[in-house]
Amino acid sequence: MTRSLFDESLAPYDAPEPIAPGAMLLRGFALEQAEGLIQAVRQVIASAPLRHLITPGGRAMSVCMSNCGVLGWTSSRAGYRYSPTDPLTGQPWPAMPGCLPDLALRAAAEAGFNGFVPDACLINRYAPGARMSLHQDRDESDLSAPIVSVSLGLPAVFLFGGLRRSDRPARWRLSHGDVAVWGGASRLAFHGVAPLADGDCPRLGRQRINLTFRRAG
Ligand code: MD3
Ligand code: FE
Repeated sequence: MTRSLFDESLAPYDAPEPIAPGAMLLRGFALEQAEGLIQAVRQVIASAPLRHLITPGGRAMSVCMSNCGVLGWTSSRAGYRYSPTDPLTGQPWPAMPGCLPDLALRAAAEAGFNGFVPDACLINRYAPGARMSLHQDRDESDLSAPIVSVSLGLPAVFLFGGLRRSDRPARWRLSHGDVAVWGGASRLAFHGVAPLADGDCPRLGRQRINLTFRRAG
């Protein structure tokens, strides 16, 4: 049977939606891979457990985090940094299961960033009420590479501001299977996540998991 243009409408994913210069939302892009991604996360956190990091100001973050890849993002009283080892275990972070960089590469290309090979994947786990206050991601050495983020589980309200902390953020709902790519003029935009509303999703229950892929080293 010949595929027609209209067969595309059967796919759960449609077309990238520009949300700001350099930033694209790929709604449903990860839906078909979601099961494999969830299994990959389970495998990673079995050896590098999710934990509440401490901010340089001394407070526990409400989001639990872990990492896979050559480098992992961590925070402590001493500051933020990328580290090749997990401070909790002293071991290297688990390697990225193949499906992760695969998805990140395809999503980045779809948004116009070819050849994206992430060396870090931060895993954020939100329970109801957990949030992330407005911040910039600027600990990566290569700011010309985009960041790719994948949302799984409960939906969240993502806050996307400008280049100044005081710029009023726009609000975007990110749902299970949505992927966003942040590069170019948006790479240093302030962003955050509103407190997670309680809910129960079929696959992950009362939580949201976000994966962010970066070129950190
Ligand atoms: C916009 N995570 O881990 S992902 C983070 O949903 C982080 O867990 C949020 O912000 C989360 O640092 C948001 C979307 C995202 C990630 C990086 C960005 C948006 C971005 C970098 C620049 C601009
Ligand atoms: Fe961020």
